[in-house]
Amino acid sequence: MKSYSYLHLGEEIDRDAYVVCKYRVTTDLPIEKAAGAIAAEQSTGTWTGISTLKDDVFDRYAGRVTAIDGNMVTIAYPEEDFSIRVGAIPQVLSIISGNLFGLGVLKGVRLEDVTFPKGILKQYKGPKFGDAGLRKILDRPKKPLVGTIVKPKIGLSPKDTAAYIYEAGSGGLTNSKDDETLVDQRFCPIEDRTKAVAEVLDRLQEEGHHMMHAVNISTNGQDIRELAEDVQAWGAKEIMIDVLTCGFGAVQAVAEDPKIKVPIHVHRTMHGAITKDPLNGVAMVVFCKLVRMCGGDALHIGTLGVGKMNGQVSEGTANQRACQSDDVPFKKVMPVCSGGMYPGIVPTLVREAGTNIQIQAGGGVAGHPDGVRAGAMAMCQAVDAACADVPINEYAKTHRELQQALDQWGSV
Ligand code: CAP
Ligand code: MG
Repeated sequence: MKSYSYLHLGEEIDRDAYVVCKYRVTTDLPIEKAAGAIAAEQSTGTWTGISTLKDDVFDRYAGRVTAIDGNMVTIAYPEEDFSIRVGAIPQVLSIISGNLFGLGVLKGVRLEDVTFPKGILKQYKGPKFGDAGLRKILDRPKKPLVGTIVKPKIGLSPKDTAAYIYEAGSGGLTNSKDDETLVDQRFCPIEDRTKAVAEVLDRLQEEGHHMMHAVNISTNGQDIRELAEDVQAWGAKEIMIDVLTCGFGAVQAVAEDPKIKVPIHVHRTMHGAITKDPLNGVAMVVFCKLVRMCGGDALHIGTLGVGKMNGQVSEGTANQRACQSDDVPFKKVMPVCSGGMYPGIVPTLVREAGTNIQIQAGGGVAGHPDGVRAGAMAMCQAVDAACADVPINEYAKTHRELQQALDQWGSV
């Protein structure tokens, strides 16, 4: 049986003809062998030589290990290996992050990054609105968007949810959203909630304040487009999809539905199971790129080393770049920093991430000693202080709600 080598170390490859992946590999095998095993498993090979693999198939479709740098392995997969129109992201993921995770010879493997050739990118549409579109709707050209997640996560009635949002908007917040575990429970039916929220958003609009609320439509594949159309008809100004539990195809289906004319806020619940281990899994930056291709308008990217969720500054910065870079032909995704946010964190976050972000606080708004409106005001005051480059403690001297928040939670 002819044996084939997947190693092409040092070979220049045409980035417009290959999907290029970077993997961090932990193994007891010589790294070249492990890299070859990945390229084989994910393209034309298997654990043994096979009589059915011929030169022409191998030459055309085999993955190529083009670089090994320490434990970082670069593998280029020919564009023709991918089935984009029918197959789409599920098929892409089955190549770039599929069986390889189960290979017994690998102690760990992490897909750290991916780049796609133009021929694949052009088959995607990207966001309909993107960061600029969101800013336009909200009439907020420069400062960070400031949002909340209605808390408690579950249990509020439609009326109480709407009342929370009215208070948050009256306090100056530009955004709010359902939490990821709320969809259509008995205590808060989605139709009643969406209608009640639409009413208070209209009231805020009449009072001169623009605000949007993302209604969580995460559900089964066969129902999600219809639900998106329903909530839009009930008055939703934004919709939310949990991308990892629903699938990238769900985001793409809703985003590419011509009847849907509202932005999509993309939550990433469950991502920690896949992204948290530094030696195994898939880096969030890969998911950022896929969400952008599929048409998400805003996406959770982490909180750059502050807040309650795991995540380093470098990781958040890489996610932000993937949402915003100019090297793909799509509108830019609004990066959302959420998870354990409160006013005293805002200056550090803005220093790290800049102002083209959406900052979101659930507990950091609803936990304010004077309630939701004061919590919203404190968050907005913190953002204003950061944008004006005034030290937050200084700004708080003349802004009572912010001072109360600093007294309660401190600053970093
Ligand atoms: C934040 C949040 C979000 C997390 C998810 C929560 O609430 O609603 O789901 O931000 O993390 O339930 O934790 P708090 P990530 O503001 O009360 O923490 O954005 O990293 O995916
Ligand atoms: Mg949440």
